[in-house]
Amino acid sequence: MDKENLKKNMLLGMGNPLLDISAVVDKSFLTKYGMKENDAILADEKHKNLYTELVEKYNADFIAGGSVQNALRVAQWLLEFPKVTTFFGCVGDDKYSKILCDKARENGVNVQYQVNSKEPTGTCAVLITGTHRSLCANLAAANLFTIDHIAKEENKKLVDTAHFYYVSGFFLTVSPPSIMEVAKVALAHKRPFLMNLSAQFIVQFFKDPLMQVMPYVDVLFGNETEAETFATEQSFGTTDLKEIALKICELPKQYEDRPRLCIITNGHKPVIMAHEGKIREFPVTVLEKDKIVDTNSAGDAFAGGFLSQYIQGQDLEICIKCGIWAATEILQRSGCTFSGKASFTP
Ligand code: 26A
Repeated sequence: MDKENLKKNMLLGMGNPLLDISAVVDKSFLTKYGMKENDAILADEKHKNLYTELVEKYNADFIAGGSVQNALRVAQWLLEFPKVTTFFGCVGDDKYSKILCDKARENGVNVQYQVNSKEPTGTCAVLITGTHRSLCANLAAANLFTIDHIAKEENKKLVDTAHFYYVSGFFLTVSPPSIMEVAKVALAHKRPFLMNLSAQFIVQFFKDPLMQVMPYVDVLFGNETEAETFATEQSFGTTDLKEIALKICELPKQYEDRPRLCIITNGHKPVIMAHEGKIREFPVTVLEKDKIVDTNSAGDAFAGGFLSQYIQGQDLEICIKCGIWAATEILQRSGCTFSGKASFTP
């Protein structure tokens, strides 16, 4: 791979740094906590005991998580060159933040956390049933991220000098002003701003801030359920994923000279890409069921793989193929974990 275009801190990501507490459970455990397979939700009162129960009764694993941080770690794995990516998010001052920070730095991410000791570092329960995963995030300190962090001189510089920006829809639950600020910097410099829909509840209950940022979004990622829910919420009048992707591209856009790209992953079915009024489909590697460890972070890995090529100016086809490659790797591991050298060849 030709890496001569890579620069330090060229990709800036913002999101919720979370430590995943992952365990295999049975469906009755999901029911007990009012959760569904393949969902992602925010914890409330009824999930208070979920985390201790997972650790004490289910022998849970602790794995570095947080959607954007996962994507950046995967991108770094593919890029090899350290600190191409920078990450902003808020953590507590505790041992979990140290685990998260060490892991992300070991993978080459330039981690610049805001630290707030009023809350512990956020966690995410990952409940595995068969090949499905259900996520329940207790954001804690992650929820305390403020725009002040971006305004700090050294961080402002990182925002101003990045060439690409990636945020999750999840981060709309925390700091829409920070997202808008970064989106506006991206626009002012005509640099690509990429976003992920992240979860159905974002599309449903954070519709207003989502649609406020949409005109700034150059590349939108989502999976099939998020896309379908988006279409319902926006009264698109179709459930066809290709039509939905095309309609997303046509939503109002600030910088019209760069047509929006919309990428919808669809489980084992081909990835759908809409761009400039056209659809392309990319088959995925269909793994045998017994090869899939869990689907936790597969979507993040897809985004990370895509980003690793996109920031090098690769053709979209290569970007998508790398996304598929990375997702296939992560499906065969527990959570967002990997080791050794990434073996993707364009
Ligand atoms: C605001 N919410 C709900 C979240 C998340 C989240 N990351 C940020 N914000 N809920 C789950 N995750 C992360 O998603 C990854 C899998 O895609 C989990 O930490 C997990 O690593």
